[in-house]
Amino acid sequence: GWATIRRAVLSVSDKRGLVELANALGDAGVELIASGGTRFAIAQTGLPVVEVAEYTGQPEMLDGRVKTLHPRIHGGILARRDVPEHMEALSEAGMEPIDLVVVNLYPFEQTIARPDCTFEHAVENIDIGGPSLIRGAAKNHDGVAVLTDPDQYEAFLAEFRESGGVTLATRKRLARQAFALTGSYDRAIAAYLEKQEHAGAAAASAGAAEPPPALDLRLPRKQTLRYGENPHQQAALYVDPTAVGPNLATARILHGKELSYNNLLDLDSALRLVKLFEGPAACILKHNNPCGAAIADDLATAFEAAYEGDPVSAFGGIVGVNRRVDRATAELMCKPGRFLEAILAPGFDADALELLTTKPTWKNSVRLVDLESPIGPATAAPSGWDLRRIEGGLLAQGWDEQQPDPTAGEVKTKRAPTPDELRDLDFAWKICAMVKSNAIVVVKGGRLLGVGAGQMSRLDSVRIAVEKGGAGARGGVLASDAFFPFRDGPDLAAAAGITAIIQPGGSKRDAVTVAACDEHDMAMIFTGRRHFRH
Ligand code: 93A
Repeated sequence: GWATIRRAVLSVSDKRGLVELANALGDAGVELIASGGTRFAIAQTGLPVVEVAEYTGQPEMLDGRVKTLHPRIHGGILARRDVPEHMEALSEAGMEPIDLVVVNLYPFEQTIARPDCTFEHAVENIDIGGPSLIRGAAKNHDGVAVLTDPDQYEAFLAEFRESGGVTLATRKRLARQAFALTGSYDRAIAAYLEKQEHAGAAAASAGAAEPPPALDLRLPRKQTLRYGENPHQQAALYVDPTAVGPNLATARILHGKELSYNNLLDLDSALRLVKLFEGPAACILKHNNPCGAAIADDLATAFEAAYEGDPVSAFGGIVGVNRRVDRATAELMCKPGRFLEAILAPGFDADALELLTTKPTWKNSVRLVDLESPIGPATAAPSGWDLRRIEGGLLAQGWDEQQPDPTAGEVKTKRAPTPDELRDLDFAWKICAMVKSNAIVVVKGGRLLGVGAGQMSRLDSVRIAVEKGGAGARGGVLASDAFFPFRDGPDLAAAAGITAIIQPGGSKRDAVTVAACDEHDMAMIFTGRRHFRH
């Protein structure tokens, strides 16, 4: 049943929601014990709170490596409430039970995602005390509750305010979530260390010059597929055991027919596209090219904008999103006249899932792929090498990774992009890298409006992209995956009302192209990095 909470240990890196939580606990008479920074944040509000060091009598040591690792803390967490000998041992040692643990960990993944992160810095950001607190409390969930994420506080407090504790069912759920978290935390560390070990892979991710080594490809076959790109081609899916981030080979299929070879290819591109964005993003793919993509303040708006960018192409498309699919988004996905082949997401809300799996006109056919893990710029990069077969051999290359900030490139024109243009240029550039070459994309207001893909002449791609964009392209921006060999591309863009362009630069006629933009009062940025996709 309910276990009353009398004493809580708090040690959090992410201090969101901390003050509200501590206030509610303190007001209810819970004794608060917190590590240095956490204690400081709570004490600023005037709430009584004891520092861990004071509680244990052991000051922090080894530059903070030992903060909460003390028997008085861990004894209080681990003692079984239902075993009298445990409770006696506690009191004989002068210790008290601790009923609630609130911890969130050093942000290891965010730390290693930073371009300036050194190996030493990464190692220092491996949290030891935090997981120990979390795992201890989760193991002893029979008597202890554990919170590991500010998003859990609200539901916890609702229960706590009613009863002064939380139910066993809640404690069990929190324990399960806690172990899932420490598990993925350690996996991220292992993946990082593995990358460091394999100099080749590490160098590739840093864009350095280590070439791929001799390869030994003994990959387990996960499953045979119904067929390949076409029905007369046999096919199978293999799993890369070194992969760490959420991926298609291990994702959970919640609903619908088995994924096909083409589904897997498109879904993989959709995943790689939406994980480039921090905020809510949605994209729709057809034949491995995005035909719709958008960013917005919420997922439903982003999806709607992505679909409406080119509703004719979007019909039967493969959708990727970087937020849990909620009911509002699911309703838009199911709008009359719309049909989607597959949807990939970091999760689906129950009411969204119900709607998507019961839409009668879809005849239960939509494939729903649950990555069961958040995705974003901090998600682990693809593992190993990007491989492709040619007759008699195989090609290997590093993954075509994006720069952290594409728009940090050089402004070449007299006019610099406005902040709105800059935001669209950043968006356009990220999308463009996922389009088959020659790739041109037109974007406005965080929405993809036109794509020119897979043309043998860049000018044809520009023509197609601005034509697709139509009148909506006026005031929009354009991205090109490689340099413009002549001024004709930018001239055509200007005629369509495009006001800013992003491209790698590097043509011997760059000066002519820039001068053309100046003539049209367009802004142009060079990124210095090409993104061919063949
Ligand atoms: O360096 S640690 O692994 N050693 C510890 O004993 C320890 N105890 C808690 N890091 C430790 N923590 C972590 O400190 C927590 O997981 C949390 O992320 C952070 C909170 O520190 P502060 O309260 O000083 O801001």
